[in-house]
Amino acid sequence: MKLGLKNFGVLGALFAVAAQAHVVLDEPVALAGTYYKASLRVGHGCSGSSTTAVKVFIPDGLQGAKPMPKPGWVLSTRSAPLAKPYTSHGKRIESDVVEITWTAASRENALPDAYFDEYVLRGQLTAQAGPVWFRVLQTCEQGFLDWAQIPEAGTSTRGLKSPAALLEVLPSESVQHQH
Ligand SMILES: [Cu+2]
Repeated sequence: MKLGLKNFGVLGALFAVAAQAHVVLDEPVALAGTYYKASLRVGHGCSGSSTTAVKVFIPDGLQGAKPMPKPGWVLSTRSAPLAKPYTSHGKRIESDVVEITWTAASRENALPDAYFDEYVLRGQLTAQAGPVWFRVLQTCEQGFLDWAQIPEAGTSTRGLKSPAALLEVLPSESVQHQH
C-alpha cells in the first residue's frame, strides 16, 4: 500500500520536512495496522568514508520484518524471543526479527559518500498509533554512525546530531474520515 503525502494534508507536509541528509525513511507516514515498506535512505558516508554495512534495529511497532535482498550486499537477520507474543495467520508468534543487516559483499560494493542508496524492509505495523523510531547503525570503511537519538518529547529531531529514522503512524480512522 502506497500512501501519497497529499492524503495527509498539512500533517504530511510537516513530516516531509525531514532532513535530506542523515538516515531517513522515504515514506515517513503510515497507517496503523497496515503492511509498511520501510525504505531507509542513506544520504552520506561517515565523514567522507564509504558505507560498508547498514544495520537496522526493528522497532516494537513493526512485526514480521522481512528484508529486501540487495545485489552486492550480503543479508543477515537476527531474531529474538518476544516479550509480547502475537498471532499472525492463526499462528502464535513467539520470536521475531529484531535486526537486519546489509553488508557490502566486497570493497567495490561499498556505498561511496558521493552517492546515496536505499535499504528496504517490510513488516506489519501494530494497531498502535504514534511515533515509531528505527535505529540504524551505519558502518563505514573508517568509523561508524549510530543513528539512535530520540527526542525527549515530541517528534522534532531538530538539533539532534544523529537521530533515529522517524515513522509517524497514524490511527487508521484518520484517513477514512478525510474528505
Ligand atoms: Cu546527515
